[in-house]
Amino acid sequence: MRVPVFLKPLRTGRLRAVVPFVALSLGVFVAVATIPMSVQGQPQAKEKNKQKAKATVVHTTTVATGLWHPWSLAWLPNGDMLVTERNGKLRTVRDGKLDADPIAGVPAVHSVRLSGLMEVLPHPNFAQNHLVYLTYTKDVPEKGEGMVATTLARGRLEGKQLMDVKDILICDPWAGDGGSGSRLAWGKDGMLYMTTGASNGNAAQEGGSLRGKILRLRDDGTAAPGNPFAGKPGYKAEIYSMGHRNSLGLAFNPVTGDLWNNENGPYGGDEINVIKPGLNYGWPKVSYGRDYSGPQIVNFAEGMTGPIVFWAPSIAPSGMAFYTGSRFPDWKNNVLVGAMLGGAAQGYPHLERLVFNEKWDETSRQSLLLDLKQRIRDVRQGPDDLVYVLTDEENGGLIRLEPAQ
Ligand SMILES: [Ca+2]
Repeated sequence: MRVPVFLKPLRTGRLRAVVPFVALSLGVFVAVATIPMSVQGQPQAKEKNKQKAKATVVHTTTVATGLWHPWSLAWLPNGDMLVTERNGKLRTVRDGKLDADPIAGVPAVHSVRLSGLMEVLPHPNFAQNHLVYLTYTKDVPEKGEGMVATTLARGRLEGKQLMDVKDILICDPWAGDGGSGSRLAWGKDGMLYMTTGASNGNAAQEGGSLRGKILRLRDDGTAAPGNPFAGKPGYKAEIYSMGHRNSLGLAFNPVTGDLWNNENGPYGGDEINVIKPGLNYGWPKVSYGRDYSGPQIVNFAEGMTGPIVFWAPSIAPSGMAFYTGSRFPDWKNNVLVGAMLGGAAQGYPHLERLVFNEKWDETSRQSLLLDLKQRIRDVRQGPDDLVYVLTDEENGGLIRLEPAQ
């Protein structure tokens, strides 16, 4: 299959004319350089058109506390919420209260640094089949000391027990404890889309590796029909797109139907990408960030697709949701992104609201929940059209956002 090749140039409206580039090193902010955007061939005139989003005042309610580094939340058809904790616990919030008993039957996870239990997502037909999907970091000692693999598991939730739990996709193993987040999203095509990370090394560019990719799968974890690299020698049939670093957010645009991801850059260069089948999103060849060793990475290469939004300095984006509800009318089709770092401009981790025009050019941003001073790991719109976030802390919380009266 012919792979479309183009690079979508970034538009100036998304760039600051001169970005003070700030690196986070051992907990100390050190200004290391400035990046004149003219280097990237960007005219600077549109900057004045960029506005701050009309500020929305929100009221927050803490639904639950005492969650250990919660990672993902999802609703069941009966209104119960499922919440993962990174140390391998799957919790239930029922009638607004955290159930003291975790759900039994979750596979053993490698929970070190950023690794562990990540996403939880029910099957679209959960009411009939009770299937729940989890992504997690799996120890695979048979592949060598310290080896782990990003893994997709599926089980049947019966009461407080996951039954018939099976690993239905195990990515190629690697050694390490972080930088391999994995989110899930169901497409309207009935297929399961899964992100896999590859922060270090070249795996994101290798067709024979499932790492650093977005995969498109049937609900049993096998490669979906019609995938772009199916039958191409040296490429895994599960691959939908490649060249991703560490995707911590994944959501379908409710208007265009496009799949969007966000991913963490190295120093700077966090991205939102519009995902199309067969495209290469550049990592580690192309990034708006800076390598940990210092040098700027090139931000343009033939055949690689650039982001629709990027952040430099980093905000460490995590969970991402399009708001489609009625309770925040000003937020219609806005994108909400959990930020786990403050970046230089914001100062603290926060919830970022991105506003786009009808052409999906970003027009403004608002930083929410700055007062919390907690890392926002996930953000979702609830069935009640309110917004829920998880804070990535040892005593993490589930927090509900409502419009202030
Ligand atoms: Ca990229």
